[in-house]
Amino acid sequence: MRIGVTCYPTYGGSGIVATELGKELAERGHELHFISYAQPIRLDMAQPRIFFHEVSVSNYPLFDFPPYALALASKMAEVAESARLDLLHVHYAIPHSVSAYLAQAITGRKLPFITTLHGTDITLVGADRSYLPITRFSIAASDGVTAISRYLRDRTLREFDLQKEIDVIPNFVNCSRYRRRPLPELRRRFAADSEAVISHLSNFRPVKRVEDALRIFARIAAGHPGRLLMIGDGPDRAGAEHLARQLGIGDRVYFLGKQERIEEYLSISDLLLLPSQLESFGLAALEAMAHQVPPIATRVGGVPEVVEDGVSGGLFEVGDVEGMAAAALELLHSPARLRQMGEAARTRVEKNFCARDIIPRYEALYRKVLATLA
Ligand code: GMT
Repeated sequence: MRIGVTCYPTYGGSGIVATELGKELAERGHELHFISYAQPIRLDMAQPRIFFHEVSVSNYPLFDFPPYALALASKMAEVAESARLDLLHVHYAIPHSVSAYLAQAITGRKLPFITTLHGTDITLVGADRSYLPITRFSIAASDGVTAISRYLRDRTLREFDLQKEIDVIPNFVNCSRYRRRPLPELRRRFAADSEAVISHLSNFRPVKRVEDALRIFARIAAGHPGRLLMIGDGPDRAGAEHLARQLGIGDRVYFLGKQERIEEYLSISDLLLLPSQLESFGLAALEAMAHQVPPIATRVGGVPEVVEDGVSGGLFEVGDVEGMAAAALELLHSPARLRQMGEAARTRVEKNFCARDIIPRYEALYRKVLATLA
């Protein structure tokens, strides 16, 4: 199939999932055309059957707000014709599915579009009164809709009062690439052999509660030697760096910024802290689990669909810094239990979230949608 893909190309779960999906599909012989304002971070242009089409937005002085959604729609229609696309797959409803709807109308031919909902497009943006009608409309108009968790599907149907079939296709990892590897030299760059390596991985937005991650680590560090790797970047980073110094753990916390090879950092980690206010899925938890790193996370949104409490990680109420720190310490003081939990996490990923099992579900949906138009 020839598939047009649109996502937010910057760091963020939805863009990562869209890119990884595209790469997996290309490996399976499909032709993938990414259409966006920038090349997605993890896209490898050397990979066969992967193409990128940049959307440039005109900055005419009359436009106080550059009309990206329209430029995107035009580009989608243009690429649909030049590359003879079979369908469009957009990640994140706003504004991508609206642009896809317009592109469909512009081409005047059967150009189905599939919308994958990732979370904040529904829980924050879509539910905003100013976007609600158009979000609802574009979901209803999609030829296929997927959500990354049952939680997100149910919330979407409820909040938008929709009668629409939404397929739950969970996020995934490439299980051969995402696996723990011994990297002693990298580990020693951050920690002594006696120290634990704890990681936090996010885009440092308020919803991630990065300050909780630091407070949890401060409590852990009082009971067990360790280092914290803060991986990612975003609006709350400067405040977090300040708080780390205030908490007296500044010398034990590394702010690494955005990293492309997170496989390496997860391979040297013992635990992941994910104290988010909300996660419709929690891709960071899944990526950690693939590396045998149990997540200490919050029991929110779709996270319980990923992490089994007490088996492959620990789940706590939002803000329960004490509980999360105590659970982490208990595991660090019991290496056998920590190893067992890490292995259970990996097994859970292998059974439920490997690309080899998830990608065919997207292919089946594409075929189903195309068949209904035939
Ligand atoms: O969480 C973010 O800030 C980024 C956001 C996005 O749209 O990129 O992540 C959402 O999609 C990810 C990939 O499907 C999920 O793993 C995250 O849980 C979800 N974030 C929220 O629901 C807050």
